[in-house]
Amino acid sequence: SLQGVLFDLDGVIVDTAKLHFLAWKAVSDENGLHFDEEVNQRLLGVSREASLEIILEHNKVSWPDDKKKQVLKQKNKAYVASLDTLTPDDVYPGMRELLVDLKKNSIKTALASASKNAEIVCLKLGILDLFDAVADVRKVQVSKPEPDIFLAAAEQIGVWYTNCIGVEDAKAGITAIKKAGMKAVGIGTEQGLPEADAVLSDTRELTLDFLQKVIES
Ligand code: B16
Ligand code: MG
Repeated sequence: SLQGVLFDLDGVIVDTAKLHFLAWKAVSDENGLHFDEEVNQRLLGVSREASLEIILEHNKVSWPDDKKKQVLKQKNKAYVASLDTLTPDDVYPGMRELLVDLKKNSIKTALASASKNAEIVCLKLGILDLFDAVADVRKVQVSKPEPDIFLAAAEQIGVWYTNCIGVEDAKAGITAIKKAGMKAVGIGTEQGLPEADAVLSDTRELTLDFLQKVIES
């Protein structure tokens, strides 16, 4: 039975991808790197460090570690500053209602995001207190598509993995959920997320009723 729901953040609860894009774009321009929407697509659900590697590879350049460190700091500073523009209105349609509904029904919720800024994002959105736990990506050894962050999230809410559903928008995230042995709901398209147990294009359709059906399927 459904006892826990584990949520990705960017692309599931809020569109922070556009803010990540602007921050990477500013940093790329400043450092003479090419960066566009197409490259940004490859950064969805990917850690900050791995994102920079993708951008450098795309530009066919390699940088020493200290330069990478400095630019990662620069990017995060720009990103965190841009979070000031976030308001509760930026929560995707139906998601706050779902979190409230899950709480009412004593179903535990946790965030399983690759972002080190997940808490501050949820704070700005006014939904942080609707989660029972936020899995700490800093304590996770390997990132998605490995299952570790979802297993950590399930452990933090004390729910056995077979009673959990993971919700993700990125292919690597769906793979991570399936590797954790959990049911996976994708936000996106069936073609983009073929491994998911169910796919929705609109977060308004992600209801407690729907999740109950997925866990029973
Ligand atoms: P930060 P998610 C991911 O969020 C984003 O999709 C990805 O673009 C970003 O690089 C990553 O978080 C790390 O974010 O720089 O804030 O630590 O989809 O896993 O919620
Ligand atoms: Mg995501």
